[in-house]
Amino acid sequence: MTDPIRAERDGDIAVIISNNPPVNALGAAVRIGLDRELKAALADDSVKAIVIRCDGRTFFAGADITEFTKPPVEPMLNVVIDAIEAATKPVIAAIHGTALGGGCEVTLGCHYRIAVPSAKIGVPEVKLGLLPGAGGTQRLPRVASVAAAAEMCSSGTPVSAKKAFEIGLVDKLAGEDSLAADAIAFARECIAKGARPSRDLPVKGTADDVKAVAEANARKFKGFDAPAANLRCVEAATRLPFDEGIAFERAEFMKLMMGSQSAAQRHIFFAERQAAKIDGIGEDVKARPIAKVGVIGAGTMGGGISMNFLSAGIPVTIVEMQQDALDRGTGTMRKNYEATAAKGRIKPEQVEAAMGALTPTLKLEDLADCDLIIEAVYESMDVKKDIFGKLDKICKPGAILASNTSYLDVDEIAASTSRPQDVLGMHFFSPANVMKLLEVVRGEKTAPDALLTAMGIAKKIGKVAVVAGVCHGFIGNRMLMPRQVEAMKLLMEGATPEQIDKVHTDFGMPMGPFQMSDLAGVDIGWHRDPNRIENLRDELAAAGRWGQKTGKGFYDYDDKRRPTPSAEVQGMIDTWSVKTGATKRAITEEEIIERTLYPMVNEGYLILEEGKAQRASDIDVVWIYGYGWPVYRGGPMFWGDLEGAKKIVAGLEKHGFAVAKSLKAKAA
Ligand code: 3H9
Repeated sequence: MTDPIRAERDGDIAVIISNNPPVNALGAAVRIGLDRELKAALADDSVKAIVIRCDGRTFFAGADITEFTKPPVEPMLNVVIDAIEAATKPVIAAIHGTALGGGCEVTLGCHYRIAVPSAKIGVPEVKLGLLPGAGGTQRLPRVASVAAAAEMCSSGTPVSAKKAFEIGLVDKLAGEDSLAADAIAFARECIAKGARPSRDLPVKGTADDVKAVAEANARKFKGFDAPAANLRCVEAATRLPFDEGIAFERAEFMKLMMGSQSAAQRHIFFAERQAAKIDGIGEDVKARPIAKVGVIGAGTMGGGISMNFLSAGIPVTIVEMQQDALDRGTGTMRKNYEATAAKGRIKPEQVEAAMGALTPTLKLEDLADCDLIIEAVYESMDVKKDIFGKLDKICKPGAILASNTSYLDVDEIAASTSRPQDVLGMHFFSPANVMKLLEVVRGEKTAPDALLTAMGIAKKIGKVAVVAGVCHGFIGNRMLMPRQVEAMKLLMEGATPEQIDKVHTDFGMPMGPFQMSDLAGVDIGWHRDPNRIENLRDELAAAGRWGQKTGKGFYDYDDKRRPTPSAEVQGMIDTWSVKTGATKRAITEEEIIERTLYPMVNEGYLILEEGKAQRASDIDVVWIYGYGWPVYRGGPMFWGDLEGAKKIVAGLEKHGFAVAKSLKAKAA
């Protein structure tokens, strides 16, 4: 391996440069090189100041996360940073790109910081279930402030260079294209000021500043270990001398590092990046250009899907059958954009730019010049086949024809065209302009370049995309089904909706199975014949208990949509319990987990056995980004491993489930 660290000279300034693509992670070779060149510069009397900067797209983006599970290699990052801080000559960090985590901590060890305006500086460790463990929690309150440190460490959100300058985290802004030269000039200014160790600066703020951040974010932090640990460390900086604060930080860091939450969050960091990779597609395959997108259906889904592209600057033609539906759909899109602008998240001119790039039409023929067409009409195979047959005649050669179906057979839809190689599924999750997940469904005949194009455009519109194979419900909804079925059975056997939901929300899910039904609509998939009542769901639907939208479903809702258990529903459950011949008994939390979560893990193994997902970690990504599985539990497959295959298999067999072969093999 070539040495990632080299040193250059500019008169009396030594410049230490890292070149460790892709993100200049602070791996062992980088730390060794930094240590070596720092010592050399300090030993050289002709050097008066030292600049540290990086080649490539970014300043150090953090410790090398892949090293966390390997034996440590010296010098450790904190030792390198301490050596930088202890230098008797001024050391200047020259920042571009993203100075994150350990990278930010290196800048804090330096005595001065200069950054280009586009740079971002932050400590995102909390998102990996960690804290800045190389002095960040103790130096940030001194260099910036306690308030800034508490906010940055507990949220993990980086600040812009401009903001960093305002809060004292950056001393000078460089020209966007002249960082190297500006850093040298700044270093010369710093020679007279001398070395200024961050540890000697006074802590700016009090424990109250930490408390304020904790209180303001209590809901957001619920369930996570790391935010509170970050705040405890920043608070420690307000009352402990520097070295004791560092010892406190180290102890808290090690606790997090050994815990399952950080392992889960690090797993998801890599899983998300892995999901973008398509097995069996070589470098020779090139994506097709997508300059214009067509969307069929201006309902909630079609509108949300369109907004993704419009927000990314890609023009959209949206088709509806009736003028009033078209007007309603585009009106809702405008309202959504305006609401976002009112919250200050986008500028008013961005609303106009997005809506200006939208062409509403009643004619399918207007899709002729689109490169990607996404059908988002209701779930009827006949309707979809009819639309795809028409698209086949209208669309230009090479256009990608996608269906947003959540369950239907994409191969059957593709067979209604003469170009099945251009057909695939793009399953968005509601609300489509918000939810990060996209399942890209690869049909039997989908061409590799069509798949590559769909995955590429997904990234461009900010989605986390996962490749799924054709099967009922693909990855996410397929795994949801056994959970919902079992939850209904548990009701018959004596559990209550609120009891089952509570097990799920205590687990960390945003909602349980019945809260989810009430949100999505109990009437979804209902046959709409009020006289045909074959199960509890039919009875709820026939009674107008459609969920939140009708003010009652499995729960009763008040005018603020707050749920309370319903006596009427309990009566229905009791009746159905008798009708189905179930015996009521006390149901434990353990049984609810074994019967609603273990079958999901089992289904995940079946999906892998059938090749409907590329890898277990893709399934985890689907559940984290599509259904709100708590990220600190790493997704159902990761969680299944934590529980242990043996325990899962025993639980499944106890309740009479057919266990996937591969899961059984793992347990054995
Ligand atoms: C830390 O610093 C702890 C300290 O407090 C010390 C304690 C003692 N390590 O995201 P991308 C890989 S914790 C190893 O697609 P982008 C990534 O897997 C760290 N690898 O690019 C991917 O590999 P591949 C705190 C890393 O331009 C490739 O680089 N820092 C690391 O969209 C490209 O990544 C963070 O949490 C890493 N640290 O975004 C920052 N980072 O090509 C984490 C990336 O094989 N990183 N890789 O799939 C990021 O947020 C983004 O990568 C970044 C670039 C914004 C930098």
